[in-house]
Order: sequence, then C-alpha cells, then structure tokens
Amino acid sequence: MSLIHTTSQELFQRAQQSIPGGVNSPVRAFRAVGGKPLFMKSAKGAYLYDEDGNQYLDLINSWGPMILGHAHEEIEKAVRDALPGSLSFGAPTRREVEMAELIISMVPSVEKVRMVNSGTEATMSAIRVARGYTGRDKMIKFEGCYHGHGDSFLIAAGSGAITLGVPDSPGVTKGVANDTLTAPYNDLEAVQTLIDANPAQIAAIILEPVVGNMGLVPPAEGFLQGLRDLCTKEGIVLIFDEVMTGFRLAKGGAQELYGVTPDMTTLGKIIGGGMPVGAYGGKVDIMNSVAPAGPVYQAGTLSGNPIAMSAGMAALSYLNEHPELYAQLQQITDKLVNGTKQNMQELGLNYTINQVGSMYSVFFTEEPVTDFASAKTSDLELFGRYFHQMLQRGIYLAPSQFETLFVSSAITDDLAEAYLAANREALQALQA
Ligand code: KE4
Repeated sequence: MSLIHTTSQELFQRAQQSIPGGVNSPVRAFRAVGGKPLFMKSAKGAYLYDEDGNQYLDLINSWGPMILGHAHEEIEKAVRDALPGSLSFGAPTRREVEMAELIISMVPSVEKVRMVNSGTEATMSAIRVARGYTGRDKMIKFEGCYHGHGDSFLIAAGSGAITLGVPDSPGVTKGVANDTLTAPYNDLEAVQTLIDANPAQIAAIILEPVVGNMGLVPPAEGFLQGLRDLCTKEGIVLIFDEVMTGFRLAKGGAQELYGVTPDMTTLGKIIGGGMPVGAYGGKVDIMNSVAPAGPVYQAGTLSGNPIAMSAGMAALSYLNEHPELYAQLQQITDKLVNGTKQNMQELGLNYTINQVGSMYSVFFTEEPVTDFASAKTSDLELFGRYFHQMLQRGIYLAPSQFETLFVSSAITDDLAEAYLAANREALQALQA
C-alpha cells in the first residue's frame, strides 16, 4: 500500500527554503530513517492525519505529551474556556498558583516549583540552581541521556543529538564542556570514580530515571537508590529529569514508581497537555535560592502563561482523578510488547525490546540494551527499513532507533491488534 505524500513533499521543499533542514526540531526530519517527513494537518484520539489525508496510528504522541490521545475533550474545553480572558498578561494569575499546588500534590520531591516554557528551560535552570545552591561548578550526566539542548547537556547527548551524529555539538565551549562529567548509565562505580577525582566540586548529578533518549533503558536494580545514597553522602544535588517520565509512569512519575526521591525534578511534555510548558522544582531550601526569593536568576516572559496553564491543569487534573488510567496504559502496552515478541519468535527473530509502563523500544540488536554502548549495537539501517514498513501500513513510529515510543490511552485493544498485524507484516518484509 503506497500512500500518496505529494502535499507533504511540496511543503517540505518549501520549508527547507525558510527553516533549517525544513523542521523546527531535528528529529522530525527523518534524517535517521531516510525519506521525507510527513506534514501533519490534524489529529484526534489515537490518530494523526497528514496533509494528503493519510491516517496514522500515533505511537509518538508529540514525543510524550498526548498521553490521553489527541484533541481530548476536557483539555480542549479548558483552552476554549480560557480564551476569552485574553492570552497573556505578564502578571501573576490564580491559575499558576493552582497549577503549582497540583504539581506539588502529585510529585513526591517537589515542595516548591517554578514554571518555564520547555523541558530545556527546566533542566538549564535546575542545573544553575544546583550550582548556585552548592557553590560548586561541575555536574555529572550519563552517556546517551538527553536533557534538552542547553550547552551543559550537549556532551554525549542522546535523542536527536546522537541520531544526527553530534552527541557533542559544535558551539559548546571547552569551558562549559569541562564542567560536564559523563559516566555510562547504570554504572555506579564510574560515578564513584568521578566523585573521588573531583572532591567537593560536583554540584549535581542529573539523569533520566528511566531513559527514553537512547531508546528505552530502565535503571538497573539498585542504581537509583545508589545514586540517592551517593548524593546524600557527598552533598550533591540529585536531579531526576522527568520531562518524559513525569506524570507518565505514575502520577508522581518514575520517583513514585521506583520509590526514590531526588532533591530536584525537571518536568515537561505532559505537564502542558500539548502546550509549551516546563517546570523545575524540589526541596524548599533549594528552591528558595531562586530569584526573587534568592540570588539564582531565572525568568521568562511567557512562564505560567494562562492558556498553557489551563491546558496543563486539565491534563494533570484528569490524570490525578483517574489513577486507573495507569493500569490501562500498562495493560495495552504489555499487549503491544508481548504481541511483538510473539511475532518475532514465530519469525525466528530475537531483537531486544525494553519497556517500562507505557514507554517501549524495539532495538534491532540481539544484545541486552542497558546503556549507550549496547544501544549502539543496533542495526540502524534495519531500523530504518522497519520504520518505513510500518509507516506504509499506517503506523507512525519515532523516526530514530534512539527514541522511545509513547502509548496513549486512546489506543484500544482493537487498535493494538491492528498494530500487531502491521508489525508482523513489517518484520516479514524485512526478511524478504
Ligand atoms: P524540550 O526542550 O524539547 O521541551 O525538552 C527537552 C528534554 C529534556 N529532558 C528529556 C528527558 C527529554 O526527553 C527532552 C526532550 N525530548 C525529545 C525527544 N527525545 C523531544 C523531541 C525533540 O527534540 O523534538
């Protein structure tokens, strides 16, 4: 079934004349999988519709935010109801207080929280606060983890950076890079070695408590608690970057799921219900160092924007009031993963699949994938062919081996069956 993509191709041709690479975020350009990106026109529930009228079952969901599916009535109503009050004031509003109180009630580590406009702003700000609070300069991140495009993080970065082969981006100065130390994910010994080599110099350790940006990699048994203990002992600020996992793996994110409480948490994606929202929060004594309460400066014209708060409040309130949704997401994702494993077994294939809750990745390698090095043993050419075989069958996957899939509550059992039928045909086509 070859879908017609004429309009998308025309738009992509035009876009490349006015936007770098024709996209406003690199991973959307399909560079890692070949072919040309599709331009989406609308979406509803589990489906995306492109400019040529093709329908796709969506397994990206805007890279996480659309956990309730697209155009959810309660989120759209909240935005419609907020519109007549104008779009932005640049002054404090009631909704921001309500949003902060709701986040604090849902996320165990957050005692105070500051709203920003993206996950990148959240992580950039959190690191500055940790450095200001401790008076230390260095930070530890993990190879393959992605924390947005802030300079400090574009060292051994995952997601689009590794997808495009620039895990250490040009433009990041040596001075900045010198203050970012890296260790393999799941390697506590490597972290201890870095701490021993930099005594009393490390302000923070930041990580994805469940990694989505090298493909899906769960924390090894004891890894999160081990980091927690090390940070407590050394006076290092432990930051969980829950931009992906927050409100997705549980109401309280990965920190609730694994029972390990960081000192600070960064949030994004779901928090905005599809609108541009990020946030960072944590212990009161750390957050009270943030201006104007304290000396660490951070600001934003549209931070706490009333329309974005309305969408975010509707999304978080729905999740807070429907905790049964997480069991539903677990069940449908188990069906997708177990069905894929069964398809592979019947076809004599033995690729690795990692899953936590409603996030999962199929790695085109037979090795266990526990860190960046093992994720990179995947056959990227084969992944690209699989991606297009699924796309031709109306299944929209992340266009990179180094990304995770995000399941929405709009994916029902019958849609999972359709996905698995396409998956079987796509895997068979790879063998032809
Ligand atoms: P944004 O600045 O893109 O809102 O958030 C940055 C960020 C921070 N932390 C984590 C754990 C993240 O996954 C992200 C962004 N995730 C990517 C997907 N891998 C966004 C998609 C894109 O770059 O277009």
